[in-house]
Amino acid sequence: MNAYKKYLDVSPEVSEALKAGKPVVALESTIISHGMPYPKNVETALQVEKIVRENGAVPATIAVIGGRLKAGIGCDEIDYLGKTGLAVTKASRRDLCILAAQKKDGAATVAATMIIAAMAGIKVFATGGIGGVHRGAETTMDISADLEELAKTNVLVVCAGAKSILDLGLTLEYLETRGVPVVGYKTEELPAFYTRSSGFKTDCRMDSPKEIAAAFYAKLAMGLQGGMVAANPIPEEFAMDKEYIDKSIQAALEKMKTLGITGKRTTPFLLDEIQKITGGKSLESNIRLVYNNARLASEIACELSALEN
Ligand code: PSU
Ligand code: MN
Repeated sequence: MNAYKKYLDVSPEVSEALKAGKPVVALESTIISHGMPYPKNVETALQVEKIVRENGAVPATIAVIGGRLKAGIGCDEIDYLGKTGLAVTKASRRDLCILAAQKKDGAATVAATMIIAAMAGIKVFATGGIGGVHRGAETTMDISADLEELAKTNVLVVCAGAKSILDLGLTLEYLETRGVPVVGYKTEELPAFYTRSSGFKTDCRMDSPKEIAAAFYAKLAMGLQGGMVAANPIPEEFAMDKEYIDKSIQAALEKMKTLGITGKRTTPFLLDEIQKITGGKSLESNIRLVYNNARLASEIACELSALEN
């Protein structure tokens, strides 16, 4: 029984593409509502869809609308999520059943996007940065549900690594424990979102979308449950100065402590605070790296569908 289908709406375009074995790329919506200010968030989301199309794949922006799990929302819904911003529920794994029962809206995090993508049959997903183990997690136990999802849901996530608002070393350790491959695209290091390097090595380096697709194809064929991370460094010309961004992150973390912000508000607060501190410079980098990830994810999706058909 595929009882989940009762809750799922796959858009006609995405559904047709999947049936025909065409490449599809999932896109998350928390990045729209909680990751960037309006109207840049909406412009970016629409541009990302365009980039996916230009690179031969069909975009599927994922969200929860009126309690329905949506794989493929339209411009109006993207605009609504962008405008509503923080007032939309940030929806991760634990929130999906609540939103469905209460027929409410939610912006999907990386974890929730993976879940809905997998239900729809989408295997490749592009975003900016994944959640991870927060600094101080040894006392707060704040570890993003994104990491658990990567351990159990079969979706490949293309990202620019993770922000150093997180403990990147512990994030890699956690992913190793949970059996999640982390591949660096044309790099040996885990990128740190705004910067190309973090000082932490990935498991391996791959230099082509084809190689990454082949690895994920093999993982699926072997029945090794869970996703994979393809870490794609921000293009050099858009990367930020490491010292400057590190100082800004430090200031944001201190303000968070002073205000006593915890739990699911942590990540959105830090994202917003960093944008304020850097006067929007970090926003431009953020947008550029998402475009770059959309391109790579589309190329991987094309290679994967070639292997499957
Ligand atoms: N990191 C970013 N931008 C984002 C997020 C994380 O650089 O927009 C969002 C993603 O939706 C991610 C979520 O899945 O925050 C993680 O939240 P938490 O740390 O509460 O698990
Ligand atoms: Mn958390």
